[in-house]
Amino acid sequence: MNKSELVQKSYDIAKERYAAIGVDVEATLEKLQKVQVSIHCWQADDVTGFENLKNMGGGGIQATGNYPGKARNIDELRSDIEKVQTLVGGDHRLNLHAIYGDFGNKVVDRNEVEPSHFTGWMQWAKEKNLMLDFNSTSFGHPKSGDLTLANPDKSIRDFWIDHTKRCRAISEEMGKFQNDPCIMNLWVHDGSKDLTVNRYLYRSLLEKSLDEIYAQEYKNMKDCIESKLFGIALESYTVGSHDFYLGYGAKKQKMVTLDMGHFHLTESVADKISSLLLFTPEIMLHVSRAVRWDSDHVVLLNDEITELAKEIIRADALSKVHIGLDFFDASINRIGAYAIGIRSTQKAFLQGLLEPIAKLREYEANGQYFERLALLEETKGLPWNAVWDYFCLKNNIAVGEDYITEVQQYEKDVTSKRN
Ligand code: RNT
Ligand code: ZN
Repeated sequence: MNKSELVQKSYDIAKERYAAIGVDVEATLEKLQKVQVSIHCWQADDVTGFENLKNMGGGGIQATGNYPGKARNIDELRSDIEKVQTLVGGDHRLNLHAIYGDFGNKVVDRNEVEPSHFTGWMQWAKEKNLMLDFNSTSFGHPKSGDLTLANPDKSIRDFWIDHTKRCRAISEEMGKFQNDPCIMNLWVHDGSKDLTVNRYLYRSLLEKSLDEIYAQEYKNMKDCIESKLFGIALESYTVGSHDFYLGYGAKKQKMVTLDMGHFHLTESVADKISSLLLFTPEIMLHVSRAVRWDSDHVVLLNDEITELAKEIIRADALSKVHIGLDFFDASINRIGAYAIGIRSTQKAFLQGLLEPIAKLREYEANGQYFERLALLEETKGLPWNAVWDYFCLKNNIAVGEDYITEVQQYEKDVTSKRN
């Protein structure tokens, strides 16, 4: 038997096994096919971007490692993303930061970015069957400092308000162009390295800035706001904490972004889904893997991510939760990092979709808690991987570890020549 015959055979057996516990595998695969992942552009170049500005600094974003072959310009980044598309099944999105505009050789400051800097991206994305999402960029700039939108200095605050407003206008154009809302994330690092006696002041300034930024309503873009626990060199206080954005999001009906690296390490992000969905319209995820801190390691199929996927599916919220990725590992092959992270995310959602939820809920309703626990535990070992392999086969992409050689080949032909 060749590999595809084996995959088919295992899939047929798995299908029967799942049917016996009330799971329709074919329906599951149809759903997985529609699960879009918003692929972050910044794994390809270690969050560098294509600005021609000097004096970068501040903002607490740090990619570690110096593996050769990072994308140095727009063409290389696009080529890398096109390669990634061949390694994963399904149609996805690309999440751009404002610093990834097509600035040519011009110096374009953050308060000068315009939709025209992104028309090339929009056209390319359309050709490649990708939808775009967007982010304002307030880190890595001479005016970043410790405080941006919460800065008591009005001129600095206004600079970042202007930048963020411009980013929303760009997102609106992207959404219009692709006929699908562009989701724009707002994350600012604002905080304090050491004790501050002005917690209230900075938070009230951030609220005022957001009100000004969001005063303009748009139809083709959606806003989301991302909190953080702390940043490097800003350990003692974060203006945009989870409480802050949860409150703001609930009050103003904005999406909250849940980054899996932005909470206490034993805190369950999965548990937040059902609460947020009751009080905010939708949710944005930054699927990431924190090792000891917000380290942005490549996403793997671990308990945190499978629980998260399961909670979303249990809440029947696949249409309300947007799945973005956020990791940047500069110490390994970057295309391989994308492939692992996206495939692992899809595997988590597949596991969620394959859960025998009707039976589990029946046990729970009957107070049969041993039975519930036993089935939950046994579910972990059911042949979901046979279904996953079949998903890859059907999508005409590498089955199992076969993508390793494809990544190696691309490295040999393309990325190793960049230097
Ligand atoms: C930083 C946030 C933020 C960034 C990206 C690059 O801690 O997670 O989402 O990683 O915007
Ligand atoms: Zn994030």
